[in-house]
Amino acid sequence: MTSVLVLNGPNLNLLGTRRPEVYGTTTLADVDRLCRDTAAGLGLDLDFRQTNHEGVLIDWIHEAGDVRDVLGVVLNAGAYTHTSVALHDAIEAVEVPVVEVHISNVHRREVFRHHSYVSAVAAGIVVGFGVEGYALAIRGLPGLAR
Ligand code: CA2
Repeated sequence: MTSVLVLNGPNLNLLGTRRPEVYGTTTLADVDRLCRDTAAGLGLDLDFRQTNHEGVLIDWIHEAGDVRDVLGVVLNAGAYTHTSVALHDAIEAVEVPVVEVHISNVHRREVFRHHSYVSAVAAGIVVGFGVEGYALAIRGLPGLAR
C-alpha cells in the first residue's frame, strides 16, 4: 500500500505537555491519530515517527528515498530546520517529495527561526496552522508525488 512518512524532530515529543501558549495542548499521540485518519481518508498508509537525533532523521529520509511505495514525507524537523545543512543535503539527495511543516508561524517568532535549511529543498511548506498543518501537508502530497 502507498504510504506517507511523517517525521518529527527534536523536542516534539513534549508537544501538549509544555509551552501550550506556543504549541497548543494537542499531544504528539493526538497528531499521530490526526495524520493516520487523514491518510486513511485518502487511502494511504501512515508511518509516524519522532526522534531527538539529527542523524536518525537523515537516515529516515534516505530510507524514504529508497522505498518506492512512499508517496512523500511530511517533515517537522523542529530546531534542526534552522541549523542543519546535513538535513538540507539529505533531502536534496532523495527524489521523494518532502513537505516542511511548522506548527507555529516561525516568521512571527525570533529571527533565528526565520531561516530554514529545509525550505529550499522542500516540495511544499505549511507554516502556522497549528497541528492541522500536518493534515494539510498530507492532503497536498498526492499532488506533489514523484
Ligand atoms: O513550530 C514548529 O513546529 C517548530 O518546528 C517547533 C520547534 C521549533 O524549534 C521550530 O522553530 C518551530 C520546537 C519543537 C519543540 O516543541 C516543544 C513542545 C513543547 C514544549 C517545548 C518544545
